[in-house]
Amino acid sequence: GPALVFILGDQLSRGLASLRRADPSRDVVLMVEVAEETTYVPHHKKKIAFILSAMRHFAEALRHEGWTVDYVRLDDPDNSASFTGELARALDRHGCRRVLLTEPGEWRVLEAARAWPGTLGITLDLLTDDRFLCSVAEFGAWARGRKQLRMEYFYREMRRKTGLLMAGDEPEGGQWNFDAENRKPARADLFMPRPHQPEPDAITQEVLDLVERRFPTHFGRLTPFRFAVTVEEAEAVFARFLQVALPSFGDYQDAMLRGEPWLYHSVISPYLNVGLLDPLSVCRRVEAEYRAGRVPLNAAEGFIRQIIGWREYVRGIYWLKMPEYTTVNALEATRPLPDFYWTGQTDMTCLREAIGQTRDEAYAHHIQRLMVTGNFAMLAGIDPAQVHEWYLAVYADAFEWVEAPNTLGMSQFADGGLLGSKPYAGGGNYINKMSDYCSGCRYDVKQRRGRDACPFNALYWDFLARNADRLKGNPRMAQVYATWARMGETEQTLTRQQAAAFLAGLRPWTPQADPT
Ligand code: FAD
Ligand code: DLZ
Ligand code: SF4
Repeated sequence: GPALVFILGDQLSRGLASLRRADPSRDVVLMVEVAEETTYVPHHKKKIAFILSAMRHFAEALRHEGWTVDYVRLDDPDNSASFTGELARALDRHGCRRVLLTEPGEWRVLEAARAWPGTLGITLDLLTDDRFLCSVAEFGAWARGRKQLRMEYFYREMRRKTGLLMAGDEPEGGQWNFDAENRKPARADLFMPRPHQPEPDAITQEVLDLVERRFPTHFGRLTPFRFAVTVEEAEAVFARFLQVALPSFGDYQDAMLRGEPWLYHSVISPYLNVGLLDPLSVCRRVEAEYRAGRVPLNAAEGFIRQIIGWREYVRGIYWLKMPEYTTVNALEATRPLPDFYWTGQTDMTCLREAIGQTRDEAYAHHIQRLMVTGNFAMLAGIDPAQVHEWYLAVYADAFEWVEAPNTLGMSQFADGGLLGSKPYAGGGNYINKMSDYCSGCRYDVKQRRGRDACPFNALYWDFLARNADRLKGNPRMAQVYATWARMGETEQTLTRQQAAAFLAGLRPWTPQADPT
């Protein structure tokens, strides 16, 4: 009989391994919208709408190509609400006993899939997801026997493997990494490029109505909705980025400005992660821009490193360390997540801006996630499990394989230094240098103590003092601990009291409260 090709919501690629293995004249594609996936964390409304609309458009595209697609909608009255339940129903409908599945992106789903042969009596062909450059097995082999895992060395392997920005055996420009040129603050009066923003069509409109009806209490603003939901639209977003923003991508990668969510970022992570854009093709296009002399090397290299370096690297770490990875808590942080992560209501301008645009756009760029919301949570000693759940819920690009290592490893140091060699901790100074937030803030970034002192300052020193046993031995932390020691006991005590008073004033978020 026919095989069932089960395609998940982040597998929307025409060249998907399971599709390549199947025969459109015989086999049936199955796609399902299920409550289990829409609610395993309280996803942002825009994220749910993006994924469901992209799924519906993908199903249409496959039908156009001649596939038979069985598509189950969320509001189908017989919907059993889970991947397993919907697969079981579909097997009966089509009389199938063989399922083709490209390996899922999340451990949770892979575990469920591994049980199917036993519980459903099927043959399951689990195929490697070759949309990634580095397979899980290949990363495991690379990691084996290394005392320390570092992205930079992995990245060089990926450059050699793909030939991207190589001059023979050497890196283009004589260096692997040009980050030293990439840390410029942006100016508020620059004319900012805008990402291309497609208009919703009838399919998207129907999904928007569904999301508003089904998830009225979920976080986030649903409209205006301007995500790309097809390959063609995602290509248009990327093409605009190449033309208007890529040349300055490197220079302003770490900059933050009030009212400017996108700056010179590509805003393509949702499309890469659900499969509408292909990571390697994207990098080849960026390399071509450099070779054509239209963008500088620091921009092209910096962009390509994020994708063939960081993106592949964090995925490797995820599969290497799951299932333990999502429960790590190396700094033993236990404070509940403050309410303003969901309400956006705080006097701290940096956090209000980052969280406000997250609520509106389901997007924040890397430095906002790392040095504003992430940094604050780590300094304040927030329970990493709660931080992890927040990031997984609020960003349109959030899937656990990429979100968890970034959150728990890079931003919270909860893995004890597996992903990054030292905590990304910073006081108000860092934020002030890279943004215009502080000039519009009721707090004074220059003060450490007193009513108007920027909370990041005392929290920063309190974090270091609290974790001295764990971090002091790190050679990369020697200098800050020396500064702390020079402060003297009285100033140290007063600084820690300042931090304690601030922390005591944080209100935990209670799930009963309506997150608007
Ligand atoms: P650009 O700045 O234009 O970068 C280009 C591309 O590089 C991105 O689209 C993305 O695919 C890739 N990239 C850049 N940095 C990283 C990184 N650190 N890890 C993996 N890929 C990277 N990214 C996600 O895709 N999903 C997440 O759930 C996610 N959670 C994060 C949580 C925290 C706490 C932090 C610090 C970072 C997280 N990131 C995540 C990484 C990064 O912030 C986003 O990929 C990026 O902001 C997406 O915006 P962009 O497409 O405009 O990126
Ligand atoms: C994130 C998500 C959401 C919100 N809804 C669905 C859905 O209804 N159907 C589906 O197939 N996938 C959805 N997804 C994406 C899945 O959560 C994702 O494919 C798995 O977690 C594996 O990475
Ligand atoms: Fe954030 Fe402190 Fe600057 Fe205010 S002064 S924006 S709280 S870093």
